[in-house]
Amino acid sequence: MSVKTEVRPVPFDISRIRQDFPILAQKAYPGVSLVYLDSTATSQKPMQVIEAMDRFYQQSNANIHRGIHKLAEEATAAYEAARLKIARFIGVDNPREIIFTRNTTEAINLVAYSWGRIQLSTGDLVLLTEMEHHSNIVPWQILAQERGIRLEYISVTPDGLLDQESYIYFLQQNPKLVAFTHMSNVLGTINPVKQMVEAAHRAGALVLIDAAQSVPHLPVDVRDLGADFLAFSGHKMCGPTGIGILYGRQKLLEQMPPFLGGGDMIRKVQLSGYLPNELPYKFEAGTPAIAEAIGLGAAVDYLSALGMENIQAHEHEIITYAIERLEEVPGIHLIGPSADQKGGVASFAFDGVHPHDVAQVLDRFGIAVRAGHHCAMPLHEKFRLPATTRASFYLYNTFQEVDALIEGLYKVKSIFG
Ligand code: 7TS
Repeated sequence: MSVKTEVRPVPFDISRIRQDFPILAQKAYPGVSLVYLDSTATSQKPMQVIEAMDRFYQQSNANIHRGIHKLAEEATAAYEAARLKIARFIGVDNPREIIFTRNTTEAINLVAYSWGRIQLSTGDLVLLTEMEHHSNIVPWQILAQERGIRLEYISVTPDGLLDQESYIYFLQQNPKLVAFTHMSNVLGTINPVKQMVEAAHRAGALVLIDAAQSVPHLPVDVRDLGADFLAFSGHKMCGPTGIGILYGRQKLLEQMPPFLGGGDMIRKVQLSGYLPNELPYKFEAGTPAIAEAIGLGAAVDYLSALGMENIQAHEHEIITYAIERLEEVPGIHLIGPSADQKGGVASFAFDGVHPHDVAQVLDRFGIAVRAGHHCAMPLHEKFRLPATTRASFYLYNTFQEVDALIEGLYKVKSIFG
């Protein structure tokens, strides 16, 4: 099976791009076009990804790393080729540092369970931020309950940025690990990761970056950022669900015990004990999501062909326009920084209308947004909001879709007075 796709830069032609995503041409309801503004939750998938997975199941399906028959060899080669592509995509030379997980959540849990349980003990500080998704809070809270480690949170300013003074203050308390999001899934804030990693390293801390919202939307070079661990999900970057990545420095991964035990993660098993496999297999117990890994490889090809700089530039134009238009609507209160400091996410409160009602009315017009706390309850508490409505944009969204959102919001306003 050929897995090598030539990656060529192509001009950013939005109507051409939309043809790659069959779901976008669907009607939400009879006669009502779909306007998908929920890519922060999960992105849509291009045909190139769907077909790569289809091809695998039709032509090469077999379990990996075990058979010596032709199909098993093809499947293994395709799975490992996907790992290599993903490594290159985030600037990593060594594919042993790329662990397939189910998603960002599992990748962060892997670090908390495996690294955290060995390296942290009572009183050790793990520094998080108030803008984290629950998946970068709860694993550490579980560990805190179990091991008595201390958690502190870098505060968020009223305009939705990380308070760098608060960061410096906590760094003086010698955290063992600093774990923070590259881009907020609610505020859209893009944090100054490189500078924050350097400061953490100077303070002697390791750094885990939650890149769930950055890898899909901007060029991310792990080596340049200097991260020790970095986690992201395939399904938010045009890939399938059920596959995610943990990047970890080889030296750290080698020191860590396995996360899950079972097949594939061992070199030898006797009744008296086991010897773990080498990296990255030590962390990939059991039959992995083979087709999904191959699908993620195809997604990486797709994004690379468009060019991450082009995707970022397109989303910047869209969010700049969206903010400008949202600010025109009476009663809308956006949270988060200005367009220059954020990605394509607009979360807002609407005077007198509950976010669920906003989302429900918009849905009648085919506009898919998310309402709720977006798995960031502490952040909403900080802004004294139980919930927000969130419109999020990706490479396939258009200015016309922003207009449709605004029109929809005026309809919400007329319904709820
Ligand atoms: N971190 C961030 C910053 C996220 O936005 C998300 C998912 C996760 C971690 C967890 O990713 P998962 O693939 O493991 O679930 N964010 C959202 C969202 O904003 N709406 O739905 C999922």
